[in-house]
Amino acid sequence: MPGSERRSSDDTTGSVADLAQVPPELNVFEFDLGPALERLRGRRNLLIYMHDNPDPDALASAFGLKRLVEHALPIKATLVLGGIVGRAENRAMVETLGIPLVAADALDPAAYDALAIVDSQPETGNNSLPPGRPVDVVIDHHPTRDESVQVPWLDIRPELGATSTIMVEYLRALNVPLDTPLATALFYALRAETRDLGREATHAERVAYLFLFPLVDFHLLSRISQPKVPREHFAALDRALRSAQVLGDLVAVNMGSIAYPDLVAEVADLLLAWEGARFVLCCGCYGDRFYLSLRTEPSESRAGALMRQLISSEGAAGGHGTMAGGRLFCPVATDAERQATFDQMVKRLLNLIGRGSPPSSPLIG
Ligand SMILES: [Mn+2]
Repeated sequence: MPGSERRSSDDTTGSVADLAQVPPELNVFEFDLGPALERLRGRRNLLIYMHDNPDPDALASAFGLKRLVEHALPIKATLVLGGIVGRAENRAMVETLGIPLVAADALDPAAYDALAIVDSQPETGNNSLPPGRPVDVVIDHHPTRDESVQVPWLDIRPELGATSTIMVEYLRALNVPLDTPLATALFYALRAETRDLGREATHAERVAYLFLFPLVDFHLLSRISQPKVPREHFAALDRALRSAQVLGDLVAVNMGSIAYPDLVAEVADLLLAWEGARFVLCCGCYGDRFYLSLRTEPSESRAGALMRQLISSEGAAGGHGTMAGGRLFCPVATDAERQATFDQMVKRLLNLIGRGSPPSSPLIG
């Protein structure tokens, strides 16, 4: 039934109270939550990891998992931040909703007896899971990796548009009371991850969305989705737009030095709006770390595979259908090195998508 349009004409009718009564159909109870939780019984404290520079889907899923396990078991969960929350919307989400994050380098994993990761998986290279420790919980919607199959609580559903959808189903299955911050976090995550249910969203996302709707504080939501930003934000956008190059239906941007890693994803999202773009590749360096972000039109829904081929063994890559990200392992320090690396990545991508070497022109002017 995932992907079914059966209810679509009915879903928008009725009162808000009716919407909250959407029956727990679809994937709810598809995963056997009881035995999974029982495997954590007897543990005292759980670390919940996300990818290092977490997006709303990762943040909301981790926030939800903390609520779930602390509701069901005598366990204390801690959300671990491996990198930084950079994007203004994401920072507003964390601050406005009070999502409790602890920096990875401020805690000792040896003092915790259980490990979880959401919206990512072991050995992806984009998270700070302590090496050599078995992971107890993996909940994700990216393609399953070989390293994950041993995990006792393993729930990976690549067919879904968001990890938060799985978390909503868990919370509903156990009748965990949802307060406003958690409901608003999960709702914002569904919106952000699927671009208002328009990108890779399934019926399961729509059901979760309707369930959360009456519980959301829309004033808080507005403060998250329309955040105030510093002047530097516009300076970065100005530089990005001026350096955007058009190569056929690819827009490629070398942002140079960036204030936070998420900026490459933010600009890639922005530029995909251009009517001539089917692919957008945006690159930038946070310190000497070279980050890449790729976006594609839904008709070219292979961004994850393209990013893995583009980076191959030279870095960490992740993503799915129309969005993917990556980072190179080798430090890239100078402007000249950044330009050379960028040129190489653009050339490789053009080859991968069979475009040869089209003429390059600036997007603006
Ligand atoms: Mn996700």
